Amino acid sequence: MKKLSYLIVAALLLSACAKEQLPQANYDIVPQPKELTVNEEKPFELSPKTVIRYEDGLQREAQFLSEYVNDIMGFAMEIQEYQGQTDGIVLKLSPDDFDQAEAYEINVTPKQVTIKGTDASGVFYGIQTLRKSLPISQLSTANCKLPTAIINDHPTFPYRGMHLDPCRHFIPLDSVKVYIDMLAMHNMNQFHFHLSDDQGWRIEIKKYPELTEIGAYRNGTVVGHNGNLYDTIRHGGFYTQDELRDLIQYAAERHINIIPEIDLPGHMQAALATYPQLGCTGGPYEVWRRWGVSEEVLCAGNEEAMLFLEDVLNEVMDIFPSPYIHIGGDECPKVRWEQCLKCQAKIKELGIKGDERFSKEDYLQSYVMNRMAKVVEARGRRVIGWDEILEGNVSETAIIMSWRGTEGGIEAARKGHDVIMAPSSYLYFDYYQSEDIANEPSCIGGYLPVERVYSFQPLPNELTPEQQKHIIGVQANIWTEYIASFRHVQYMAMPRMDALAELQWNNPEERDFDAFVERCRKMAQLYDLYHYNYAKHIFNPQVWTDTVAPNLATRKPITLREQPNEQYAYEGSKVLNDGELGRSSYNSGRWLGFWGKTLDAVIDLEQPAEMTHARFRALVNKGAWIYNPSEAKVLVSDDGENFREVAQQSIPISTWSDKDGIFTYELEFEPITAKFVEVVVKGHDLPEDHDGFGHPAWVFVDEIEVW
Ligand code: TNX
Repeated sequence: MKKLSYLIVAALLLSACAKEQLPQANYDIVPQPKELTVNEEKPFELSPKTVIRYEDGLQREAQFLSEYVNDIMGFAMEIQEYQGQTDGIVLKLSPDDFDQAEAYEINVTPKQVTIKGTDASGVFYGIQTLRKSLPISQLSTANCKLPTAIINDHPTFPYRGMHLDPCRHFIPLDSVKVYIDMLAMHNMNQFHFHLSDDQGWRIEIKKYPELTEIGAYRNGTVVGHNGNLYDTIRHGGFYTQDELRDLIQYAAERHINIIPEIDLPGHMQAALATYPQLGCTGGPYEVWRRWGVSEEVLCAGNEEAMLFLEDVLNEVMDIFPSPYIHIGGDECPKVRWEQCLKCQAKIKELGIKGDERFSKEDYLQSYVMNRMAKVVEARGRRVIGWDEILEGNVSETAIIMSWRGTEGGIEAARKGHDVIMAPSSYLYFDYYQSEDIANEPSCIGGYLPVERVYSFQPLPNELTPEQQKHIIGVQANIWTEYIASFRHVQYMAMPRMDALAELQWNNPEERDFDAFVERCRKMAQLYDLYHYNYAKHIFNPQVWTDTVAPNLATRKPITLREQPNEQYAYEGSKVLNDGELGRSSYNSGRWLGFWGKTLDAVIDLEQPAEMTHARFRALVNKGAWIYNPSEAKVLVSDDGENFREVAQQSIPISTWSDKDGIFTYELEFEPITAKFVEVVVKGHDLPEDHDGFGHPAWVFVDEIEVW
């Protein structure tokens, strides 16, 4: 008897302990909710017995919640219609309680959790918040506690998007669905799907079946950064209209609109390969095997080409209910149009004249863009175009996607256009996220760590509050020239898309990077659970040893006889002898960039010193037009006026079979004593097998040392 009561007590104690140790939800998630008040009441206990109760219209939302709980906690919850019960998790629509669209409130009380939304989207975001707050432990299937709290939340920007390019490398439909799941998890509501480009046409068009028979496949791909080697692997794929309709439905359930992009009139070489008569020269063309900007564009003077575009857009609108249709407009070289009789005749016919701002061919592109905008608007939709469409006389109804910095967006907002901010300098997730590029997967270049994404201010100070209202949203882009698998897409996306999600959802004043990183740790557990690939740099910051040993030149007065290019001048000459080394990214502020100019630096050693060596580093990134120097010279002087040469080196140009990277050039000379040292570094011209042939190569130099 005694023994038995001991056992009972022990069992009771155990179960009490087990209760105490129930895992707890934590509302510090990405994006951070706008208002959170946690109170000290007894927490709500979520268990397999908890029922999800939904109001009319929210059944799919209830299913999502049940699926998410199952993913994380390992139990399925029952779903029922709400009939005034006072327990469970209740999903409600309550438009009168909110001022903003997509807003929600979560009220966690000891007995009941209520997720109330102004609309179904709001309820959906409330569900996302709850889902991300749940404790993720691999041991799950246990109950968990939700601290009692009130969360009041709504997005800052109505347009919260991400883009994906399945043209350069095809991305299978199932992976695109996972991408949509990723967007939903980050409270995004727009998916910009880039469906046509030079390297592949990806959308079935019934009226032009050859577009996908021919245009969806290329017979090989350039190796590396546009060198002269190609693989011979046929690459491609496309989405049928049925698949796209299925995808649209999939996204819509997750409150995401899919914006299709047909990039016109440039980036059309895959279409030209299919229908060569639509180009100025008549071809032949191939589905492009290189990256970059093709000069082969649609012939703007050819009525057949215009009708083709109209047909394509109409079919696209038959498939996609999106209120926005993206018609591209970026990077359309005019060399063919300048030489084309039809284009020139069209210019005459339309009475187009060039002016000091834009050429007549620029205005010809405006004619194409505006004509297509009419087709789109005739069906009650709005066009989005890349910021190049401002070059000419674009119609005011067009939404501008500002990618070449924020300048285009600023100009557009001043002119009264709505604007989506997607500047490459902050939001191109095809750029490197670490400087340690030897340990990174292949990449287009650049350097865009999570910190920098997080520092972006979508509302430029240059705009008045009235003009700022035109900034309807923020978007990041993932171009896939160098991203050949979906695992790699995910790696480029996360956690930078966490930073983006906070830019889109939160107010700028609320940003604290360290706190954000902690919230990302929680997100990372969810990524692990879903087997999402993601980058981990922010969780284990790299410590670089990136200073040079002090030498005669370190931090001495230094002057440049020719100035670096404005864009890469940073803090000026002192970058060259501040003791800090540049790494692999040319735009880190640690390199000075010269284009068609000579680096000619004079260092005042402040007193005469004996020396035998000088050295400097230069960066090579051939895809970015950055080559090694052609020549280096060292001169010395006692008075700073009369210099004599002590060493010279000629350097052959790097070829495509040479590696890119950082190279050190060291010049040795007879011992000499002097007070001034001059280092001169000249650049090469781009070679014939480079896309930029005819232009100078860039030279990027850092840290001059003398000893
Ligand atoms: C520019 S962004 C492009 C794309 C490239 C991308 C690479 C834009 C409108 N055009 O065609 O893929 O750079 O970062």
